[in-house]
Amino acid sequence: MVFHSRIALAEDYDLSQSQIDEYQNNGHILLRNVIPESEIPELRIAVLRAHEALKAEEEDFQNAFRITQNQWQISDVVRAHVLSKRYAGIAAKLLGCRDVRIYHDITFFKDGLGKGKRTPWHQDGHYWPLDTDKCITLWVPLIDCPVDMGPMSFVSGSHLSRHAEHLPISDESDEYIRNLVEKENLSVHPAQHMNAGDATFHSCWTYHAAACNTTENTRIAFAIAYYDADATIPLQPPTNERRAANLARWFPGAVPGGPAATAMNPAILSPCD
Ligand SMILES: O=C(O)CCC(=O)C(=O)O
Repeated sequence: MVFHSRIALAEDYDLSQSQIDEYQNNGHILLRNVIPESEIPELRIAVLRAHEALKAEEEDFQNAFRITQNQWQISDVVRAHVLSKRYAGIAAKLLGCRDVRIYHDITFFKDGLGKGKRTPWHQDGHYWPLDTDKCITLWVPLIDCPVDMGPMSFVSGSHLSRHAEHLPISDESDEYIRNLVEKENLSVHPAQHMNAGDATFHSCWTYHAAACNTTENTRIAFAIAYYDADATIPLQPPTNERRAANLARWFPGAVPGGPAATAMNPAILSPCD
């Protein structure tokens, strides 16, 4: 396997204690210039190419976004980013763990001219098959993403709740969470303009959604999902079919109660783990 060494990707991101506190209190944070500017054009081209190469596996989620996954396994450029210590260092500090492993990477292409519909409110935890809450997603647009292109909104503090755990992303999860927000007067943090390379990080339990893309361009967003490197596979069988499918797909050969650490889940900060 070829590992690119790009100096900018090994450079630490300067994360303050107040940013770590903000993430831990709210369950989400927007950080500027996470992807070094010099690296964005090459990554954007690589992600678009890899998406085309994986086109047969593309899934369209309710016309909200189109995904392909684990580009890091087919593209050297994407791999250099997904395995970068810079991003993993942020994820580990926000989660408060010594290291993180890769769950998967994923594209979130939302088509322009209103074809890319709203992303319903949902909680990713419905899908994650792990015995830890220390799960986090870095989400980054690879072109500038104004508010009318559909960057994400979050419900601050919802990472402490499990109320929508039973619901996959759907109109039902959307309505359920909207009702919770209204009834419990929860704090919605509205979407903010993001420049290419700015990134949001959200917990797998944070309620999140995105608006329809009414601009002329496709929202080319890419995400990397990480979890605590010391996490284990639950002893109990998965409690829904999506967790079961994800367990089989992203942790091949892992055993209940054992480490969540297959060849598909490299630890990033201490790669010999
Ligand atoms: O890109 C979107 O609209 C949704 C992304 C999302 O749900 C996620 O990153 O967990």
